[in-house]
Amino acid sequence: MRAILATTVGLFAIGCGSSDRMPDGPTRCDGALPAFASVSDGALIARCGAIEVTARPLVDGMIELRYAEAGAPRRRSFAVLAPLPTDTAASFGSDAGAASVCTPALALRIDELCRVRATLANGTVVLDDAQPFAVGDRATLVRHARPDRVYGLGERTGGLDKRGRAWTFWNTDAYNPELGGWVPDQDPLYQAIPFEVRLAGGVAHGVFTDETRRMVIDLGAADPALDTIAADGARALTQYVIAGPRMADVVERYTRLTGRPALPPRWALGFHQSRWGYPDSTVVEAVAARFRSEQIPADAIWLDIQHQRGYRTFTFDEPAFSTAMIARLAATGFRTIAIADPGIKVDPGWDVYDGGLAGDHFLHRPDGSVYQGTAWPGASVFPDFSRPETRAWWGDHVRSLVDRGVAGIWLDVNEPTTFPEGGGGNTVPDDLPAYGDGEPTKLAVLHNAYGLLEAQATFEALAAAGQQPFVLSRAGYAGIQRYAAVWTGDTPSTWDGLAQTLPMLLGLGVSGVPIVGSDIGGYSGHATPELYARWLALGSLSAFSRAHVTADAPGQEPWMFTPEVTELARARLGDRYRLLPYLYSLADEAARTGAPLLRPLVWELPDDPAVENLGDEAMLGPSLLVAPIVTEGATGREVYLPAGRWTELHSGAIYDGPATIHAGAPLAALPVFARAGAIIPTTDGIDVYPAAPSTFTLVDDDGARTTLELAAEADGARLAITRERPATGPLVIRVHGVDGDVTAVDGATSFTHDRDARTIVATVADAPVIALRFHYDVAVGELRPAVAVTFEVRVPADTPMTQPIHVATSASSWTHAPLSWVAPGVARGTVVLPRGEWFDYKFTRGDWDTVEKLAGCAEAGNRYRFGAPGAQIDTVATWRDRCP
Ligand code: MIG
Repeated sequence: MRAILATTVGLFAIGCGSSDRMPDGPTRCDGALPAFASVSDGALIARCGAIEVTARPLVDGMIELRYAEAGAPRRRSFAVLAPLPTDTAASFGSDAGAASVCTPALALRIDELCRVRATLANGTVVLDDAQPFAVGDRATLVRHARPDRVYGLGERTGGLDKRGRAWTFWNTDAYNPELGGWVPDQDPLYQAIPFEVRLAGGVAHGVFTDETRRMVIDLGAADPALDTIAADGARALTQYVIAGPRMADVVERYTRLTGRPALPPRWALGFHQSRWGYPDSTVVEAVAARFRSEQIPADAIWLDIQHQRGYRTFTFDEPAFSTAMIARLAATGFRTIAIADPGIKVDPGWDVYDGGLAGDHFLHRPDGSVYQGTAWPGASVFPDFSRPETRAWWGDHVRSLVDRGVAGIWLDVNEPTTFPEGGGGNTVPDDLPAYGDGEPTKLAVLHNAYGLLEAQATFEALAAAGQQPFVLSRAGYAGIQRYAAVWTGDTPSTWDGLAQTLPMLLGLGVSGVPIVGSDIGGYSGHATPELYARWLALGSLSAFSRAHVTADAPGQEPWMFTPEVTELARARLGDRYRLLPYLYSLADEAARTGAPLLRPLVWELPDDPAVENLGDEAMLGPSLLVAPIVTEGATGREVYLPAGRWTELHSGAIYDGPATIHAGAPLAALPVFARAGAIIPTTDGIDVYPAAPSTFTLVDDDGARTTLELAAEADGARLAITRERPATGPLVIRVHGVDGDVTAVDGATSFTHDRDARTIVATVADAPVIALRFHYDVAVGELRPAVAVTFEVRVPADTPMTQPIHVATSASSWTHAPLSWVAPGVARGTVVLPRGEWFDYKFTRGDWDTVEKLAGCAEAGNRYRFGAPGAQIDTVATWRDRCP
């Protein structure tokens, strides 16, 4: 036994085991093991009457903690794929009469009542049992609440910090018919992910409670001094205590345990269009064609249950929906995703039903008869996905969809939902027996894992068919991320629904599910143009980006609102597609480490108390801060920028944080800021914002990696590029924040200094190793110098050229500034405007009498634009001076 913490414990180890609450401070392991404890097979076991607690240190930085009624059988985990090796370097001993186990990152002690107190190396208490583990109708753990923040716990309403509520783990089709979706503070929703990340003093740790039964985790709702975990019918509870110190470290360890997503196909990161109720192939193909003619980028079209024959999963209602459609869509670059519901229609003579019955693939009632519930097809049977043969059978049918050309599978209503109208509840009954992968169980245990196992069957079938799988699942349990992306289900098309979406996506991300999205426009539909536009802006930066809507509402394609919305959809999605190299690299990071693409600011900046519960901003990867607008009628919003330098992405306006700024927010606005040190690969070059040394790994479609290493120098910056496989063409590198003179760029074939954009644009011949050294005066002038914007306006050909066209802007108190004629009907001129701010403008011919008017003689509305470099090109259709 070794006393690893012996040097730090002396000052703190003044507690005594008899007090109700063990004192803070590190755990020591230097005494002899007490009589109620033993060490076996690398684990500490404490026995206290009928209760037994086992603490097994795992490599590295995790402890598996199992509380059990003596003799309670160990059940295989649905979440943990393969048990991790035991940490053989751990030491065991005692601390103030309690049995203890110590590792460099974590330690814990178990007192003679089998109460556990776990600590980090710095002495921070992670968990502190107030009462011994108790088993009755439910298994219960009662702990002293800690002064820490709690994040994660899966798919949840509310803010980022989950304290103050009791959260239920029971996958639920959360649909309120009046609202057309879940209500804003609804709990539970579709996913059960009992994993939390806590933050105390900037240091993170995690706790994962690996239990699929209906469970409640109460974080101080019943009693602010206590956290309680209660799992119905359980006789044991297994938890994993997970060390940090960063949130990223905790999630990396948690996903080592529960798995990470495979790198998705690149198209999965594009834009997806869905609706429930496309009536036939013709309409679907017209939607796809419209994306192309509108020049709005999109990669996938989704088929909801309307494409099935009478809601029979795995069928196509031909000829209305034909396989030929899929090939034609593919020819225009669209992938087709098909929905697959778990409820299989009771339909003797139909091969899917008959084969499932013959193979005994459906859940049974306790009396052995096949269970029937009601779902979309009417009387339905439900596969027992906890049976390998059933997963294979399901997989064969998934394969039939692949053979039709389907590129991905959408798993819906897999809580699983049944319709109460059919006489049952809203899910299959708890007492149904299930195979349990050889450990017979029942639905009370399987329920929360049902969607996970269905996703496993689906993912494995797609992989076996040679696809890079893409699966979307509504329900899930811890580990769902290894098989599926997740969407937030039926979000109502309300401002509350939109405002709730970002913290919900962030919470899922912290919970180890990195590829998540929401129904853009909201599910219930009839989104106003404003709501849709704001939702699309958020969705354009979500990892999974899909517009969807319910059956009895108008479609939510980007052109279904107003011309302005169509235009800004083109812009927002254009920006997303420009960022795809960055997004794809982040998806690769997720595959390697579990890190979410969209993450809370606290993930990146745990030492800033101002961001601890900030859920209305997010980091997209390490480098971009995004502040979507989620309130109705907003003309602006506050944006908190943490310490350091932030550069607004489009204008080059610089802000030094910490600062709360007011960002103007007309409908086209989406405030995005690059962090100091940012390295952002895009489709047309790599943007860098030199600061303290930073690195980023760019991953190409074929998996080839490029390492980018950036650092500011006293007289410029350097960028080292190491490529696994050089590309064919030259690279474009843009160095931002350059106001001073540029003297040279070593390693580039050519460069320009765009003073207006404050950017060096360098062209570089591609090579396996590139060393770039930018020499420039690093002094930044004004943080937000005025920007000269060129206006070019087309006016009616008969506009007399005797008077110049003028532009009047809100930025210059609406004075009229003359443009010059460059040709009949075309005027051009430069106007100096504030950088990084929105302004309104109008065209006139010198005074307000001649302002642009519409057909009915009403004055045309304000045009608006952002103070960023680049030309502003407009058309005036008519003047109508002689209006009454
Ligand atoms: O009972 O398939 O959340 O996205 O459009 C509704 C129809 C079933 C719920 C999903 C939604 C989907 C709808 N489904």
